[in-house]
Amino acid sequence: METKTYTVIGMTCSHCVNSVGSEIGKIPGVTEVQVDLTNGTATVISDRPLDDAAVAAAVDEAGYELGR
Ligand code: 9UX
Repeated sequence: METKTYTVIGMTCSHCVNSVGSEIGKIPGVTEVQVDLTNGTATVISDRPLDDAAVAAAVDEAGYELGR
C-alpha cells in the first residue's frame, strides 16, 4: 500500500477533477484517488508501488500536467 500526493496544473472546475480522477483510476493497482481542486493536488492510493510516469501519463491523457 502506497499513498502519494501529486500537484496537478490546470484544473479549474469539477469536470477537470472528474477527468483527472478517472484517468488516474485506470492505473493498475490504484484503489483510490482524491483530487483536490482548491489545492490543485491528486492524492493516489495504490496497492503496489506507484509509477510516477504512469501518473504523469494519466494526467496528460486527461488534458492536464503534473507539477513538481
Ligand atoms: Mo475544467 Mo472545463 O478545465 O474545460 S474548466 S473541464
